[in-house]
Amino acid sequence: MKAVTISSPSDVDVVLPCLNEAEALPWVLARIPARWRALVVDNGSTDDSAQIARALGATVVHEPRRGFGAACHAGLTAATAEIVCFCDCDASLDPALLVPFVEEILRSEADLVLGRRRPRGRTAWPAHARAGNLALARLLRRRTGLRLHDVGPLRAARRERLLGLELTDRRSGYPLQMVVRAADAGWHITEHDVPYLPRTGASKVTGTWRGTWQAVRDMSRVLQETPVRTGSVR
Ligand SMILES: Nc1nc2c(ncn2[C@@H]2O[C@H](COP(=O)(O)OP(=O)(O)OP(=O)(O)O)[C@@H](O)[C@H]2O)c(=O)[nH]1
Ligand SMILES: [Mg+2]
Repeated sequence: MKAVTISSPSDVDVVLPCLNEAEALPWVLARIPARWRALVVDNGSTDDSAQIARALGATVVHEPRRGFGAACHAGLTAATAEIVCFCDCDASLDPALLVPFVEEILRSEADLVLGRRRPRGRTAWPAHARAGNLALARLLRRRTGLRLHDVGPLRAARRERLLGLELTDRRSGYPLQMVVRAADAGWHITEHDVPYLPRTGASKVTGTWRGTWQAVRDMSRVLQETPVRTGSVR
């Protein structure tokens, strides 16, 4: 195994999409690995998320357009590091888990590394969301041949290659579109188990019917897309 050193502060940016996560931010930001940059994308929060994030040393990016994908993409375009990671900002996932993901990318053993969520505690992942995600993984396998078990939010890849995917979804389909387009472009994609904790603060997607329904619609649309040539094949 090649040794990897993460030398400069700009080597890794962690994009943290954030909509009213004042309660979760201290836990999340305390776990960003040393010398990495936290990019908190404030998606029109009405609580003190932006001020708290700034006070805790994060770089705050404002994205007024609502949507998980809009927030993630604003973070990706604001990033400058060689490697970009994504992590939810609700304290359901520990950003420190990204360290081995980044090392895998730097060793060129993978082009996109994904976290497979393993729930800790009965409230971490409602049954309908778990079942929906499994069904999604099966559809993804049929569409791309990839044997993934989850399309989770914890992930790492090289910034320029991510930009090259030219992702267009700005809502719940964004993480799925990233995987589908990366697979179509011939990327090597790996998946590792990560503990999934009960989120801090009020649920917005999986805990609500509206959020779940919108996510299913966005993802179905992505799976129906015809393959796009992005020129990203290695
Ligand atoms: N739902 C939603 N989340 C957003 C948006 N913009 C940013 N986010 C953030 O994206 C992350 C993931 O959203 P969550 O609401 O946790 O979605 P989820 O994990 O599928 O479902 P719950 O945790 O049950 O709400 C969180 O850090 C949100 O604060 C948005 O427009 N909608
Ligand atoms: Mg969540």
